[in-house]
Amino acid sequence: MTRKITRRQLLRTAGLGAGAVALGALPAAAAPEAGLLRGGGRALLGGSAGRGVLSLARVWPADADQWAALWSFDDTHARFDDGSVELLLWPGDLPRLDALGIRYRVTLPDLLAHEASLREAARGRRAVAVDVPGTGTTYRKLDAVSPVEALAGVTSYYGDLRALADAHPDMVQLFELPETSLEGRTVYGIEVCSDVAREDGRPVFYMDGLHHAREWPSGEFTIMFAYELVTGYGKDSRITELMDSVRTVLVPVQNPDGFTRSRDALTSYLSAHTPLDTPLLVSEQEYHRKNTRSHSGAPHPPLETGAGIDTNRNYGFQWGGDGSSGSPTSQTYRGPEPFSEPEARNVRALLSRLHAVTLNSNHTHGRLLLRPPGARTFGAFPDEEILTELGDAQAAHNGYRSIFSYELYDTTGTTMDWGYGAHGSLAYTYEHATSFHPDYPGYIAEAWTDGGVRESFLVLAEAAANPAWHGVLRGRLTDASGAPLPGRVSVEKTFEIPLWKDGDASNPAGIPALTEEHTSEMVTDADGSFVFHVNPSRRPFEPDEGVPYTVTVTAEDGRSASRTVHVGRGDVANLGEVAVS
Ligand code: 0X9
Ligand code: ZN
Repeated sequence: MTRKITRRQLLRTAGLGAGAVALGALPAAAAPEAGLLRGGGRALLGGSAGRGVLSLARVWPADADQWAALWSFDDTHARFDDGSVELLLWPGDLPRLDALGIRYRVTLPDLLAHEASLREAARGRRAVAVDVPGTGTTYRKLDAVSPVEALAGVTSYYGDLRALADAHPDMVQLFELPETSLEGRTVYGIEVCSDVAREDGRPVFYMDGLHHAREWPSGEFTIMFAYELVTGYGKDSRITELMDSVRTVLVPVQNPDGFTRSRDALTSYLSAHTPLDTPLLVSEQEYHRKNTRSHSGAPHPPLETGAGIDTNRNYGFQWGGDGSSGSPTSQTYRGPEPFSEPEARNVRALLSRLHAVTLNSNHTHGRLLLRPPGARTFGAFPDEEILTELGDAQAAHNGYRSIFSYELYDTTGTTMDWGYGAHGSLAYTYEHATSFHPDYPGYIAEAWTDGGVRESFLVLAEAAANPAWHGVLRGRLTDASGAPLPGRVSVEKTFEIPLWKDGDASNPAGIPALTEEHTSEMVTDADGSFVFHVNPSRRPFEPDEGVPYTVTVTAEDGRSASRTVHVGRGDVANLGEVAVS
């Protein structure tokens, strides 16, 4: 059973106070763009005789078994006409490919050295800074920045979220997710809309970033959307309308431990936080993907290759299936049970209070716009036409390839499939860019503007308000004589989510189906009337009409009344006068 907390409790204004974690000061010798190796990684990795060097390879799987074996490798999403695919090879992967008999060719022996040389080559031709809201000189860090970094224009997610909320209290509300990360970091989100403190029933757009530690642009674009909204409000009619009609909820850093390991890899190395004789070298940390859960029982943060659980395989919809691995050191390790990780539980708790009509989880890379279902075996989803139409409408602006996500490869346990499968949200995964964290000045601002990322986000956010794509509950709270009363409205639903092939041999541990409890609340107008924009009450795979919503109205004096109601996508359910007693 999930712990019951109200949406308000969840979205309480958070006092950030001091940084959750004290990060090491950047030594004066370090480059301001910490985390980016300059002039070739070799020197920094000197003496390590190739340990920690990451490579790219093309592989030619020959049959279904070899394709399935690729789930446990690190796929870069590059696809070639001859049927080969590209993998990011970690230490130990080459012998694994050999053992599996999969044909391969190493195409880039040292990825980091290559990226460093590209950055060096780009240095002379960097564009002058473009004035794009929320951009800076380099990728944000998680929290505290040292004075040296601050001078170089480095900012942090948590500092910037707090500053946004402080500067725009009428439009931005900062909140803490219910659980801290494994290493004890707080996870923050913001809600952005006009008159943000008003607890009304506007439709919701939810977006997050940085499930995957190394995918730095995914957090940048998430927070940049907040800047776009607050900067445009009252000036740009499109943004003004969006802010008035949709509540946008953003969690830029879902996995703060993993992100810190990746973003601070070079800083930690130079400040000798990491013993120099550790096999965990800069490249392995900078390209870390998962959270940082130890598989060896080491204390946090673990100095361990292969640490972590893929938080984008840990969600509960069809958890445990195709495209996820049961092997702890795999890049796609799903964890021992669904929602074993606080990072995924946080998103579960948040979404269970939101009724997010549209949802996007940002990732890198591949310039892809992925829509459910995550695994081929699910077949067509009931809302396939809407999901395709809306996916294509977004991709028309950023030029990404708009596909069913299983067309890239199978996955189960992702945020996107949870959003659609457990909530009926129109849910997407964006794969931005053509590498995990391209050189900031050469990529972020341009991708946002000319590259159309901003426009595509606007399309998805606005789609939340499309009356054809969600349900509406309306009515009026009154007393027994029909006189209007102000109060609260809650919409609740309890139902079961099956796991992958529940009950058969693929679930030998007998992990039970998940019980989901969704409760969302709003406050009526002064005359007792309410309009609550919600997701369809019938979840995608529920039989018949599905489990209905229980709508409870509660007057300020505590008297209440309940109704059960089915509402479909595009429906308006008018409850009329709901008299409390
Ligand atoms: O594997 C993932 O979690 C995502 N790619 S990433 O390289 N950013 O890790 C893709 C998830 C989307 N779902 C499917 N492709 N089925
Ligand atoms: Zn990712």
